[in-house]
Amino acid sequence: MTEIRPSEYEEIIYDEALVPAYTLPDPLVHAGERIVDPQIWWQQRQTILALFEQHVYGRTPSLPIQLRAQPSIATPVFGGSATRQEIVVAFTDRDDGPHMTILLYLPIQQKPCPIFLGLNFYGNHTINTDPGITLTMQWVADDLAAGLVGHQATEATRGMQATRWPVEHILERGYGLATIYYGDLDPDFDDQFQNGIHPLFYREGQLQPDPDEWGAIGAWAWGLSRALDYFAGHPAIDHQRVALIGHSRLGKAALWAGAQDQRFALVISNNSGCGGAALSRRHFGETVARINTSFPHWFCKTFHHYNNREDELPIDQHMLLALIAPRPLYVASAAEDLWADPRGEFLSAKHASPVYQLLGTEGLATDAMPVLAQPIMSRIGYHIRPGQHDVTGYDWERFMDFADLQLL
Ligand code: GTR
Repeated sequence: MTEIRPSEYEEIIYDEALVPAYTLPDPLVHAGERIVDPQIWWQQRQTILALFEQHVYGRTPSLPIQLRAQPSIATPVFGGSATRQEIVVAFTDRDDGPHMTILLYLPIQQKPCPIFLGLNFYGNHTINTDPGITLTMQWVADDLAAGLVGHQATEATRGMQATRWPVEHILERGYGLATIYYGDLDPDFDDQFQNGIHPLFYREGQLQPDPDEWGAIGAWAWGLSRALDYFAGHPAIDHQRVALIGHSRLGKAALWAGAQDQRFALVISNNSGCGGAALSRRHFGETVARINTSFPHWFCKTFHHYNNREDELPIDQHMLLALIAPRPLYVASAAEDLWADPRGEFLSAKHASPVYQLLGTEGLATDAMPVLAQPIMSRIGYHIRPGQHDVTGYDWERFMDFADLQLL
């Protein structure tokens, strides 16, 4: 995806010495009192979750939706060691209404297996060259280098994101993989929420979400939870061991889904940056003002109030990570990805740690940011690898090592 670079009117900070002084809100303080009883955390969690709903991502409507799942036959792939299945999940009783297609690979094995679940950027067919994957019919972002014009997927883009999804290797390590094209839930452009799933939830006469109602990230996160609803009835999936993974904007969505929905067993944020794992108050790399200007549809309208006023936020992103406690959480950064503020991602994990510790787990087992490619594998895991904004083989190896430790 194209990165929006700083414009003249706003100076972007890439120098640690220029980070402003800031004070983070403490997730373990409620009405001036320090929380020392783990039981009380669960009330505090509700308070913090509500603050993220109101001020950052917007409220997810609670109206129940009747899912209609139409699974394809599970077809043997990769020399018969695994199966591929596509499940079309419709959100209304109309076949031409909004729906998502889950692409599911499962290793052949006796027991229900743990899986990784993540959204993808350009359509399910881009994660592998497997010709059996259905080409998406949804709007896709143009990408001249990939030959994508006119917002339509092409045969030539099969496998274009394959380096980010080592499907066969994931299966070899005993995990399944499920992925969904994020545009199935809400195409990623600002259309005032006319397409995608938002209109399904409008009140009579409502034309777009209220200022404290969900934006695009909320919709993407919602889709992840609906996939989990479906997995609960799938005999070959261990739905109590579903690990969420997301890169960049989809890492923001994975964190928000994992924060809201405690059924997710493990959450991985890869280079999620501003509005994801990175602390907003550091104002380093992409800022709240920048992200709300480039992507006015991602967060709720209320979040725009905090453009250049991060200090007024009642929360910061370490509190989003704390909402995942005590479940295992992995935060991954890349050294050259300064736009996403690697240090801010690390510090966020560190400042979420006291909540993990209150709940009797180790939290993040270091105070100091590790050097490159030295993963920390405590209950909150962390690594920073050399290189750019991307998901690499190195990242996946660490995610699977972490899942082996925390889920198996
Ligand atoms: C950038 C955006 C980031 C990140 C990234 C991506 O343009 O500024 O917040 O989400 O896109 O999703 O690749």
